Amino acid sequence: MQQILSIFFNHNFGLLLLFSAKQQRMEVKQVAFAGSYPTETQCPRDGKPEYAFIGRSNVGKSSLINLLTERKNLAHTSKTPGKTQLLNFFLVNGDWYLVDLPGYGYARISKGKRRQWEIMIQGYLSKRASLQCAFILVDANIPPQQLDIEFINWLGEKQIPFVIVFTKSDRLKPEELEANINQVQQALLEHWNELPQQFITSAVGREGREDILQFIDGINKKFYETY
Ligand SMILES: Nc1nc2c(ncn2[C@@H]2O[C@H](COP(=O)(O)OP(=O)(O)O)[C@@H](O)[C@H]2O)c(=O)[nH]1
Ligand SMILES: [Mg+2]
Repeated sequence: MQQILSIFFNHNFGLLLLFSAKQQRMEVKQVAFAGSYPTETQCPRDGKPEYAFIGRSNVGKSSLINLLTERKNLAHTSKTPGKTQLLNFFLVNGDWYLVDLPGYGYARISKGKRRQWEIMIQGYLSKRASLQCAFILVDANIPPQQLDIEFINWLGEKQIPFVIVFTKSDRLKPEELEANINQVQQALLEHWNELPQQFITSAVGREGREDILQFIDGINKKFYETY
């Protein structure tokens, strides 16, 4: 009996180890500001894997970046939209770049400035070889916005790898959240056969943090294996 029990326990322990190895989390141990750049050609050229975050202004981008990095004010959370107009690079764990991109869609902006934004963002996203994935933030509280859908369609056409991150999920009841997400999905399915991967997040409830970090970690592991 004792032998059977000990086999049982050993066996289980092995499983537990296996399980915890699989579930191992990426910890954000170190974040360093690497610089702000006006164009892709000026961005770091060390080839480290890169993840860009973008969305309409006020979507909750700074809050999400602060949540992911567990830094209170890494990306300046601001109530005045449209402040940052550069490609902001942060090196995480010395391994990968988190890139905070200036948002789109704020009203008080000149045509010239908007064009400048387009050139910078489109240049960066379409030329950047080390970009592994763009995270497109979409406010889960509101119906699909034309600008978001247009931007996502553009990424699809350019074949830039991206995922969608729904933000501020804490402000909604589960059924409202589902309805809004459904609407966005339907809008995308008008143009595409497949939906991109999606994450549901809340900077208030900390939802989605682990999933996004695990997703990044998975890509990083493959990236460093092949190099
Ligand atoms: N309830 C709630 N509010 C949020 C969340 N994320 C951001 N906000 C609020 O939304 C506003 C804009 O957030 P911010 O991160 O500055 O957006 P950004 O302009 O995209 O960088 C701020 O007032 C935040 O406090 C969230 O997950 N839940
Ligand atoms: Mg911001």
